[in-house]
Amino acid sequence: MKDLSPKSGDLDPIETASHDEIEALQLQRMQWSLAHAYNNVAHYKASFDAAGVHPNDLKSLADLSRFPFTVKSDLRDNYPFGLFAVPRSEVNRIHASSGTTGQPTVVGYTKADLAMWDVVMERSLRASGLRRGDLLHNAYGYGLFTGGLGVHGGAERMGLTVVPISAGMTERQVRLIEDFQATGITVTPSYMLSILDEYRRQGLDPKKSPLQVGIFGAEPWTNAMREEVEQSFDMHAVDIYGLSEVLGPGVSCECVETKDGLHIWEDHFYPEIIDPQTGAVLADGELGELVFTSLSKEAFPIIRYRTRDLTRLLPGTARSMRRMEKVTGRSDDMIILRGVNVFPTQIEEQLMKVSGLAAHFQIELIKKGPMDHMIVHVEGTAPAGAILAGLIKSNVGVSAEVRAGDDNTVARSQGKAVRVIDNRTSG
Ligand code: DLL
Repeated sequence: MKDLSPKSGDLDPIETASHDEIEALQLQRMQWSLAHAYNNVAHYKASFDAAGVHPNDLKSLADLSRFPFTVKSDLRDNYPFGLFAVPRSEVNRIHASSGTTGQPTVVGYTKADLAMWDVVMERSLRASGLRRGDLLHNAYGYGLFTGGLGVHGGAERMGLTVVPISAGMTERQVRLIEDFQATGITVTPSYMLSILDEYRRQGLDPKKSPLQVGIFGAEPWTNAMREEVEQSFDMHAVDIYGLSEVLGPGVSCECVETKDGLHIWEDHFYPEIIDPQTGAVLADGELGELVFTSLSKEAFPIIRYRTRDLTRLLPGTARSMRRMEKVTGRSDDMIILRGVNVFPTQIEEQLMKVSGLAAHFQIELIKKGPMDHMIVHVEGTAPAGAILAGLIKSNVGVSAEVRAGDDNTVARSQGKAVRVIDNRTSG
């Protein structure tokens, strides 16, 4: 793999600023953001008033814990534009969730917000090792989903040659990576596996692909998966995180020289980790639910948003800003099987240890009599499937039935993989 470490002088000054400098900026911006939300969004005025707090009460960063949380249903209840803090005519772009499980959630950006997005996205692309002049194959979906356009803006700002291919048509993905000699790819990790399959199907050696780095996110993935992709393509794989409610891609990103968790661009997004049960703020290093407060957004300020993503905060390494550990999973995706909590990433970790099984998997939950039963669908031989069942039992602590089928029997995603199918009511 090529050494893609940044040269000194490549970084924004804030990326190497001292803690004191970062915290001073955060406090000043947080005071602005709370006041902006309170003065311009009825929901925040009502929720702060109900909690008996006022933006003027924020004298230190720790005072943020006195302010109420924002949750997904607040976005739904204010559909479509009720949480905007500027007139709709000042909103330059809208993104929205697909809304397959209810009312879509809508977010907006002013021109200044889009410019800020480009800045943090450029920082993320640079952290991943890309440089001006590289060619980026952007296979995140373009549209209401923030992945495609979010990456696009930062990539153009940086001076990359962007190929806005979006997701899908896997055969064409491979052809254009090769024909255009893409050095970087942005895509979900699960769709990258489909691209890997397609390389092999076409009889091409993925190791000979022009790709030097992949920037993977929008869904949880493990370090074991990183190794699989890095070895298969002889490329670097780094993790990028974000969510529409807070921004989209570019809230945090790993650095290629360390690959030790994602640096949060804390000058724009203030992180907290809370106990998901009590809501109490936990110390750095403790595992809990990630909460974000935007510090500079105009159109859609968001205060103490509960992401439901589970992780911990760690000190800075390659950059001064704090890191978040790779996300274990969303609390929504946690399976409770006979009292044991299981995340799909734990299954992925075991799967990657078994040679003879492809990296694709899907978990199905059914009822067997009164008991919950977990089936892990994979592709490969029955003996390899039995090895996986043993590993799950000993390392995750649950009994799972592993069904090893032929190639292409596990559903493929072109974006976020659906890891869990819950058939417990119908089974
Ligand atoms: O998925 C934004 C994004 C696009 C991030 C492209 C990275 C790359 P949403 O569709 O709003 O936004 O989904 C956000 O996806 O709360 C996490 O549960 C999950 N997620 C995003 N990135 C990661 C990651 C985009 N790197 C939700 N690791 C978040 C684990 C991730 N989960």
